[in-house]
Amino acid sequence: MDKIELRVMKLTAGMLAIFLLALLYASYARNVGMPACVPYSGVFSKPHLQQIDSNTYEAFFVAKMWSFEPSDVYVPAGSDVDIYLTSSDVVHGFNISEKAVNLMAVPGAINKKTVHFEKAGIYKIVCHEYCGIGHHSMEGEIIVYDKTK
Ligand SMILES: [Cu+2]
Repeated sequence: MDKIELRVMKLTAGMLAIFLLALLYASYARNVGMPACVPYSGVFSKPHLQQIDSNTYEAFFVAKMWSFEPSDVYVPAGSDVDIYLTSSDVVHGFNISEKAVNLMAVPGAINKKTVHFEKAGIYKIVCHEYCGIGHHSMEGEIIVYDKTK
């Protein structure tokens, strides 16, 4: 075996090991997981926020050209929010970069992701899948307020 060939094989194996470690780090240390895919039901397509218990909420988002419904959601700091997402027209994206949330809004399907909001602040939601002429203005907010103030 050629020396250069052996070097390339070692480099490739090293890169694969780095990718695997990065994947394990994201999965365990950063808690970045795959979103759950929930069977479609008409119940999920009605946009609203509902409180389940003292610090758990369910947010049912519908993406459509070119907005999210509801566009603003208010939850107290320390809340767990189950985000359910669907689309009423074309495929959209749903990204909250501060929380590593990256979902696709697909017509006829529901995607679910549970997110914990510990700190108060405004968490921007943006569409990251080109969906037409108004794509650049498609955004929403999850406003996390401090209950003690
Ligand atoms: Cu878009």
